[in-house]
Amino acid sequence: MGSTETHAFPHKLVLYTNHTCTWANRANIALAELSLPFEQRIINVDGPRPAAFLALNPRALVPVLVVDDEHVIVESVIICQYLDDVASAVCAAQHPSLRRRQLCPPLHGQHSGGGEADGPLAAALTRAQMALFIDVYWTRFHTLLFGLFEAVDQAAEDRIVDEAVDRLLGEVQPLLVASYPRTHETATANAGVDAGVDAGVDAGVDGPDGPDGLFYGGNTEFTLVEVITGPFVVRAMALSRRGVYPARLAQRVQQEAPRFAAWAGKIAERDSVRAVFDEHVIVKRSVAKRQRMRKAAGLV
Ligand SMILES: N[C@@H](CCC(=O)N[C@@H](CS)C(=O)NCC(=O)O)C(=O)O
Repeated sequence: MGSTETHAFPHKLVLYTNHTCTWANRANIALAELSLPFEQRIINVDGPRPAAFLALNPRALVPVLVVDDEHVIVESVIICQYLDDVASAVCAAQHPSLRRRQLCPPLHGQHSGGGEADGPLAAALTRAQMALFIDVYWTRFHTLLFGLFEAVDQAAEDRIVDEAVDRLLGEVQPLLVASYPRTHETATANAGVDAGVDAGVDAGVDGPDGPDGLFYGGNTEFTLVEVITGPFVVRAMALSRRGVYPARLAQRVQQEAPRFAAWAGKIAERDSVRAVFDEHVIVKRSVAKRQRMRKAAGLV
C-alpha cells in the first residue's frame, strides 16, 4: 500500500450492511482496503427492516453509512467514493507528509508519478478511465447475466452467455488491458493510485499487453474499480463454476479472456473480499432465488 500506517481517524463510521448483498460488499471492501475503523450493524434483508433503519434509509436498502451519528450516506458507489475522499482529506489535514493508501489517484496533493504540473491532469484522466471501466463492466456485461434466471430454456441461456462473453472480449477486457502500464516509466507516470505500483510493475511486466493478474492500472492494491466491480465479478465466476449460472460462462472466460480471468482470480483471493464472500451461502441463496424467479415467471 502507499502507506499502511494506521492513524487516528477522527470520525465515527457506522455501516449498516449484510454480507450476502453484493452491493453492500462494496462498502465493506472499501472500508477494509482503506483500513478505516468502523462499527458494523447487520441488517436482515430477508425480513422487515427495523423502524430505526427505515428512518435512516426509507428505500430500505443496504448499505447505509452513518458518519458521526449525523450524516447518512446511501448507495454503494457513493459510499465508496465518499470513504476514499474522506480518508484522503483527513490524512492530508493531519499528516500532510504521509502518502495514504487511496482507491483513486488524488486530484490534489501528492502523486506517485508525473511532474507537479501534469499530476492532477493525469489523475483526472485515470479517474475518468476507471469510471468508464466500471460503467462498461456493468452496463455491457454484468447486467446481461441477470437474465439467466429467467431464461426459458438452455438455448436461451447459451445465447445470454455468448452475448455476455462476446461483450467481455470486445469491450471489457480491452479496457482492463489498456489500463496496464507498458513500461516502468509509463507505469509510474500513469497509474499512481498507490506507491506500491512500482514494485508491482517491476514484478509483473510480462509482455506487450502488460502485467498479468494485477489490478486495474497495473496496481498491486485494489482500486475503486475492484471495490465496485469485484464483488460482482467474484460472484459471477463462482456461480458459474458451481452450476448456478451455466458452466459455459466460466469456461469461455477462462479460455478466451485470460487477462480478465487472471484479474478475477486475484480479486477472489483478496482478504477484503474473502472476509465478506461466503461461496457456500451465496450459492445456496442464489439457487433459492433462481427457483423463486422461475416460479414467478411460470417456468416451473
Ligand atoms: N443501488 C443500491 C442497491 C442496494 C441493494 O439492492 N440492496 C439490497 C440487498 S442486496 C437490499 O437492501 N434489499 C432490500 C430490499 O429490497 O428490501 C446500492 O448500490 O447501494
